[in-house]
Amino acid sequence: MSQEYFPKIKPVAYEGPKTKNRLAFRHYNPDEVVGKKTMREHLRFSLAYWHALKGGSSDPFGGPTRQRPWDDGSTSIDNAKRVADAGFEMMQKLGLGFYCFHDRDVAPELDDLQASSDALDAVADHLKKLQKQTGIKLLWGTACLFAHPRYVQGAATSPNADVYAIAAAQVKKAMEVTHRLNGLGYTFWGGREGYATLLNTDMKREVANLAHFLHMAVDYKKKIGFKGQFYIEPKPREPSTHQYDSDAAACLNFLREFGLLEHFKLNIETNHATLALHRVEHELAVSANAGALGSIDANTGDELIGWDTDQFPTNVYMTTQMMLQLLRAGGFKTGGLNFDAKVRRESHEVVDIFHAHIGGMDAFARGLKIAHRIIEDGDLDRFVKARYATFESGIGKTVTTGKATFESLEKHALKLGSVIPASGRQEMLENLINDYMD
Ligand code: XLS
Ligand code: NI
Ligand code: NI
Repeated sequence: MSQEYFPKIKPVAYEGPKTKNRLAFRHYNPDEVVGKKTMREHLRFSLAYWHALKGGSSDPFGGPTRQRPWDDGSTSIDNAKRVADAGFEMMQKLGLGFYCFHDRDVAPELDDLQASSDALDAVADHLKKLQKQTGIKLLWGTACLFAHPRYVQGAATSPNADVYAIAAAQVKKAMEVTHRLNGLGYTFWGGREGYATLLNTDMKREVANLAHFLHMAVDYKKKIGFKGQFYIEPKPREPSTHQYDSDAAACLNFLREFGLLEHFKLNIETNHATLALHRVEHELAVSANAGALGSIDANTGDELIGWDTDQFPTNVYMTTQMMLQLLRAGGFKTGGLNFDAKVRRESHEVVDIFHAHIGGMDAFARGLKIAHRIIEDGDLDRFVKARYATFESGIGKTVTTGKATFESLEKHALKLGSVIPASGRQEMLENLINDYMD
């Protein structure tokens, strides 16, 4: 890294809650131990290359507003390397240990497949060097199978076999590069794997084709010896009207149906959960219950807007709920908290990207500490345990152990008078959680 891209910004340090410095951490203290691990080990923060470094901030009514001094918008390899240099400086200054990319974020899409793959290789060599210099790791790679016009009707679910083949070739290459960069994972997000109308769609064929595609990916992974974790990232819609991987439960069902479950975990994104009308903690719990909680795309939506606004997460109540699920699931193995989030169109200065990440990191640090205390104190867990106590002895135990039958339950039920279950005490529990939110 020859040039400095953010000369005015010093490496962001932990200064504690009382500091007046807005470019400091108030809560994220990477070496502080929470439970058995440091905050750095728990949280595994990652930069999303596409939002932090690339892309305009255009909306349907206007063009980009951002200053991106490191990106001249050209398709040259030199430009791609400059973007990478700026990205690694940004990660170092923020203390982010990981990053994620799409193939077309790090290198340009050129006129033909071979030229695009060669460009990707050239930039990957540079990324490898930067990783070595800084110790920053690739959390996951992915292929952009949604931006190019050829993918307008899907990639692995396209009605056109030639498009399907190009998508396969693109994923093959992106996996090779992820492997070369020692990526800890590889993500499949099917933005256009879905449909707009059933009138023109053979859903059964499309879903089967998607399963074939993923089986080929599993085979190729073995072939090249890539040990990283495969993830599927659910989202119900946008850009497709109906996306096949609509939520965690739908993904798990699809993976089970096609014999893929052992090869995949889920990458849960907050705003995708809310688009599916779930709280993010629901999606995390569904994944964890299936042993498939892999990674998190950390962002948040806007309550008043019905699309994927990809805002930075600042709500400590929400991060607390997320950390409760993550801690209960035993924490991350290969995954991390990837800030799949972008600054608002109005926040067009470079320093805004720093404020955004600092806020997100502090919000998760607080969520982690609070969730840890809630679990340590144990009042919440004790309440939940007691709520199900009837399943730990007597007739309930026969249900839990699978020994009950309809006949045995009927025999028991006939002996009972009226039964009133205990209160769920939701309000009391909400008050209890609020006691921790200081
Ligand atoms: C879009 C998705 C995307 C994936 C990676 O909504 O979140 O950014 O994380 O393709
Ligand atoms: Ni995402
Ligand atoms: Ni998203």
